Amino acid sequence: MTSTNKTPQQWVDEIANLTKPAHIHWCDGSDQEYDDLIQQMLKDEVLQKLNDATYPNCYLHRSDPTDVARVEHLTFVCTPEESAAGPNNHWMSPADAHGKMEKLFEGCMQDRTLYVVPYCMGPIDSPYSRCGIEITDSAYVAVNMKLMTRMGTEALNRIEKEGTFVRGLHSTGDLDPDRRFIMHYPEELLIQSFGSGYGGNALLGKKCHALRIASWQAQQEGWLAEHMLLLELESPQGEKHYIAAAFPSACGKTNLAMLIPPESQEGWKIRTIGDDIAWLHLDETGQLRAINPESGYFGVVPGTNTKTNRNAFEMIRHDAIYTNVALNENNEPWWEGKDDQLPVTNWKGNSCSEDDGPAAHPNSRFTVAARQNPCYSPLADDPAGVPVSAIIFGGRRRELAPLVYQALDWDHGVLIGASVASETTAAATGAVGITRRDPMAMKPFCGYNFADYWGHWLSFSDKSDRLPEIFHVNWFRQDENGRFLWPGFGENLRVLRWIIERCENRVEAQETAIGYLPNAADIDTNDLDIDHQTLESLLAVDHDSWRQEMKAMGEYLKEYGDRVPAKLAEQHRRVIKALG
Ligand code: GTP
Ligand code: SPV
Ligand code: MN
Repeated sequence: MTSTNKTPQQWVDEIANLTKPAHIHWCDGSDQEYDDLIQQMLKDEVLQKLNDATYPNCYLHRSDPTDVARVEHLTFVCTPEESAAGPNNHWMSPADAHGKMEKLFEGCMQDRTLYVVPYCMGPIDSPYSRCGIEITDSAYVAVNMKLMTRMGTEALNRIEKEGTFVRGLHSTGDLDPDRRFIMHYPEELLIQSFGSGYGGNALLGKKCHALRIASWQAQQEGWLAEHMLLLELESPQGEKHYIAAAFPSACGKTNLAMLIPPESQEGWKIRTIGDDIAWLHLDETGQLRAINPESGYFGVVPGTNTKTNRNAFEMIRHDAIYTNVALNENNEPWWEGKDDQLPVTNWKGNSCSEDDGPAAHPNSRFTVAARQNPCYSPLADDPAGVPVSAIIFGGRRRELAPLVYQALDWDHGVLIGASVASETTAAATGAVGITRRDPMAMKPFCGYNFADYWGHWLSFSDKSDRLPEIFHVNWFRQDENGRFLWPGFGENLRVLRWIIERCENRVEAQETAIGYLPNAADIDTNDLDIDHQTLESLLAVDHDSWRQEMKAMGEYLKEYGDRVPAKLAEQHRRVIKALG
């Protein structure tokens, strides 16, 4: 299973020989095929139809209760040298991983259908796009891949022309958490996933291919594969800017990408290019251009309502697959934060009166095609991508990090990205609310050693003198009672406006030890219920706390030893010195 230049047919034959499926189905990606798979899953009770009058063509899938999120501790990068994977990844030698997985896959598809799912990450005619084939025994995976990628015949045609593709082998196995592994072999362009049917573990085009494998390819080829949303911001004067933003899982990417400007921000418009992943390339003029490799969203459901995100709320009223939400008495999906009626059946299928805890799983998700988004930008299909003006990093931090600040330059911006820390969320199994380092929001997704990854980021300042400006935001500062200091959601537009003004050199800022901070008067608070003191504290830099933060960052960098790029260490020393 090691050669990377097999034809699709050869590879499918080899895998069929190993897994012994009862049937083989090559997906063509047609609507008819989607409908047929849905009908079959309804019959097999893998899906349940929701109220067709109020939620037409919407379905509920309940995943196994032990299989509801990404499993970082069971996710491995398998490079010949352990050091290539780095302290940021779990590592297994390719020989050990192959041995282990071959045993698991042996005969695992008896009595099942093997689906061959060819897909293209990115517009089908873009030079920046890359293709893959996922072999899976899950019809749920096949229909999700149809909604989230350019899946089917066109992708297969491109694969046959190019002669190369990323191979992803997936089986739900018996869903035993002790027999669950997500393996990545970057040098073989190969992914193997066994024992999970959920999200990032099973939809291999997404995190496994478009981030872990692609980040490794990007380093080799001089581009970037990032956990970033992409949005278009249009001013009342019709000026357009494109912004890429990296926040860790469940920290606000989908919501920012679909932002609805509040009434006070008349004339401003936001359109979505992407909500989770961006691939960025320098063009011949030195401009960084980005595409969204996906064509659909796998988004967090809880918290979605007409006030937080009306676009998303409307987007998921039809033709959506829901995973692990609750149901109300009208057979409609229900989740925490959806303020109508009450749930009667929870995400496990139990009666809410008999089973405590949240009715919808905190990591319950919707899958929809991006075109259903009311603020979808057709530029998401542009093979040339969009020119990026600003890159934003951010995290979920109740303390310390100000609402917004700007890096002094690109190299300083790389330090800011590398220093991102955030509270863990329900998107991965394990404790929630623990602050951990999540550099560039890529901790679970970088397919190689972070030290080399930071070096790769730093190399861009030698390649172009017109790189985007870099910023850091934090929507999640809290007061002593645990209330958010900043209203967030649509009001985040006010911060994006300052960011664009800075990119255009139209507004002054205060140079501090950690970067440029806004003068409070330059954040538009018109119509906002926020007092001056709160805004000041959102924009304050507390030197004592920041000295501690930089010390902790120094400890973190030590884990990467001599491999840490000199330029990054130098930026770190410079900030410490500036803090005094
Ligand atoms: P992944 O799909 O896991 O990568 O998540 P994401 O980064 O796209 O996060 P998403 O936009 O789905 O938001 C996750 C959670 O954060 C939801 O429960 C939102 O309601 C909440 N959230 C998003 N934006 C804001 C904000 O500006 N302020 C506050 N307080 N909460 C927010
Ligand atoms: C994330 O966890 O960042 C997600 C969901 O976008 S998953 O597809 O499960 O990775
Ligand atoms: Mn994500």
